[in-house]
Amino acid sequence: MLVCDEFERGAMRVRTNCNRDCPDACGIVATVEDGRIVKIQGDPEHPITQGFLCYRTSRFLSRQYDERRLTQPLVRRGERLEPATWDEALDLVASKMLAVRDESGPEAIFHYRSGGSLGLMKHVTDYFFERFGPTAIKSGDICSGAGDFAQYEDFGEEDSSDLHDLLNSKTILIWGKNPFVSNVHLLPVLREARRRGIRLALIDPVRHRGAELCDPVLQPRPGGDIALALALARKLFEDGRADPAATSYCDHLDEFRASCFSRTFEEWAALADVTPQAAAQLAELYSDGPSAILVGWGMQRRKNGAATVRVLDALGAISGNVGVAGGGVSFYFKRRGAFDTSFSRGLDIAPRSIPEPLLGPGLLEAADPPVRMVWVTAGNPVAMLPESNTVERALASREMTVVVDSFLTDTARVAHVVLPTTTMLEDDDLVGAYGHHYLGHVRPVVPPPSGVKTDYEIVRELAPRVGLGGEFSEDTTHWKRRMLSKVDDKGASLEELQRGPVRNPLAPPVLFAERKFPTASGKVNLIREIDAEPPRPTAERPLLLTAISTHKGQSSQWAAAPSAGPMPLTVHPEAANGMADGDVVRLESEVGSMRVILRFDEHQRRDMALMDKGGWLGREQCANALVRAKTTDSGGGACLYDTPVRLLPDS
Ligand SMILES: Nc1nc2c(c(=O)[nH]1)N[C@H]1C(S)=C(S)[C@@H](COP(=O)(O)OP(=O)(O)OC[C@H]3O[C@@H](n4cnc5c(=O)[nH]c(N)nc54)[C@H](O)[C@@H]3O)O[C@H]1N2
Ligand SMILES: Nc1nc2c(c(=O)[nH]1)N[C@H]1C(S)=C(S)[C@@H](COP(=O)(O)OP(=O)(O)OC[C@H]3O[C@@H](n4cnc5c(=O)[nH]c(N)nc54)[C@H](O)[C@@H]3O)O[C@H]1N2
Ligand code: SF4
Ligand SMILES: [Mo]
Repeated sequence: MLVCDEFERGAMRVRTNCNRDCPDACGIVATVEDGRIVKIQGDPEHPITQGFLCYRTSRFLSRQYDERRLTQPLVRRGERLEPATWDEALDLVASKMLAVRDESGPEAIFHYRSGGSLGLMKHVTDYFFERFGPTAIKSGDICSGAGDFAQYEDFGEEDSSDLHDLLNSKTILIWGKNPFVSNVHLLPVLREARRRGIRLALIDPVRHRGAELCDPVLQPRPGGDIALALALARKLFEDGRADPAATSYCDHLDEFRASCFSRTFEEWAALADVTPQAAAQLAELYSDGPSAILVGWGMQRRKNGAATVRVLDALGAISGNVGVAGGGVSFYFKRRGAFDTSFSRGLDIAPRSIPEPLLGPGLLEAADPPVRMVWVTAGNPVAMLPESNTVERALASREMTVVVDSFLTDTARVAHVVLPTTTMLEDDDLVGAYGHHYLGHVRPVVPPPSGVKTDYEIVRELAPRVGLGGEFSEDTTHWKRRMLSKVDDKGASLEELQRGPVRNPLAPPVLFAERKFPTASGKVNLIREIDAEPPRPTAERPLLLTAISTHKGQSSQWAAAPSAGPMPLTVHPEAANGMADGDVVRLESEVGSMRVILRFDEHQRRDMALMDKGGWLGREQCANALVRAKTTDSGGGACLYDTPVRLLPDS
């Protein structure tokens, strides 16, 4: 195996790529001494990484060498999970898979995969379950389902222009995004943009550090984005600043225009809870283009999530900002675009699916046949999916739940079989990025501890036990080459990727430059019917619980063990119901309650309660124990931030 070796005073430096669920997909340079990784740094030669890593991954070695890492399979015997050999564990799992398929059909087995690693090899695990079944899988997506739906619906495609094309903009709207926390390698581009005099505006109901880079900063009502975007669009139409050519590349222009004019500018601003002056100033900036909209992921995790992104798509289109350098409505970079994963057909052939946000109740309700067995790959659904207690109950009550992870997470804790797996510094894989167009190669910097296997090794060893020897006897290199078959003659072969990051040769520098869209009509499909009503708290529960990313962790994977005790909850002082900063209080929704420690911040809105996402249920730190399982308007996203809550004295 080729390793990018450079020897420097006895140490070996190895180049790999971060595979975490993050837009940045950084290049990493690891320093290895005597078989142990002693340092990891950002690859200085990677055009996006630029030599630095984020807070959470710069501290990854404490995770890598954490003594709580799992290094042998565990099998449940009564109340306890006890160590077992791989043969024992895999034989047990294989015989259950065969029995359930025989007795109830493959739809009684559910394979749940999430984003613990974004490595492309994880599609081969999906494929294994398809060849065995196909088994039941999730539909929709907890993270980006609503926005994905919106962009495909409007443009027939979901991608972005090159990241550095932002430097061709005159104005950039950062619409609901926190680059200091969740997209840190966007910061050098934004800073360069500012240096060049490009104007940056922030639209986010939460006040965060991103405001440092932006002027103006608007803090609309949560979910008020549709109203604000319609105010802007109305203003452009009124002032004659919409693109006169828009009819040639947009369908339903009249209907969209009529929606904009269904309320006055002032009414839209009021619904968004911003002043008409602020909305007018934003419209003015935006219409002085080319203007880019960077669409964050948070706002599409609300009830009108798909409509929100669709209205932003429409604003981009009618203003003439789609298909031009410096323009665009960027929600996602098509991270799998370079790869051929067509072997895995997903929902097209699945006999049954459950929308991801409804996994807990969905597993419990499924009947004829019931779901008898669940396999979890690279996810911690008990902590990260809504109604955590229901998810926990659903998994614990299956005949067998198998969890592949490297730690005893909330999910692994309730499993019947836990299989220990590699970290990103031990895995062998390929990645694309959802925040830029570079592809990367993930190589094992060190071998895993003995007793630990990659996801692929696990299915490889399981395959012959369930009658699927053939294809899964191939090695990882075979699969990587297969997935690179669309680009290996275009400068992105496996060997080229092993040498360093390569730009996806299939990605256009400016998206939709021909103004031809892969929709049915070839035009942008502007949204027609719009429900602009934002999610509202209730008189009884006046705050919307919004648990969002923190620099301290990657979802439920914390950079350092979080301190014990109640989670901090940030509210405006006037929203605290007479309680004081630092008080330990009870936070309650219709679904559940937990103790939290109050933190006051007068820069936040009075209708929001802010918490870090990723707290563990077993430590009573999990926001999802309070979040109602509900799907978004379209796309099977989750209404993660719409749950009304109130503060009560801790009795
Ligand atoms: N440090 C860190 N980085 C991460 C992650 C992490 O857990 N920790 N998670 C990763 C994952 S899974 C993903 S999907 C990506 C993206 O991760 P996300 O957490 O989705 O990233 P952002 O979109 O930057 O952040 C969400 C933003 O949406 C805003 N928001 C919430 N509601 C609304 C609303 O109604 N309107 C508007 N306009 N804004 C709203 C929040 O205030 C916040 O600024 O990043 C990844 N990066
Ligand atoms: N309330 C609330 N809930 C949220 C969010 C929110 O903002 N608020 N954010 C949502 C979003 S955007 C997302 S993407 C989801 C994230 O939800 P998950 O994807 O479930 O998030 P993680 O906690 O990162 O769990 C990933 C697990 O995979 C394991 N892992 C890492 N690498 C590998 C590997 O190679 N193989 C295997 N088998 N396991 C591996 C890790 O140890 C970790 O336990 O959560 C969602 N949930
Ligand atoms: S988590 Fe994101 S920012 Fe951090 S090292 Fe990985 S790709 Fe880079
Ligand atoms: Mo996500």
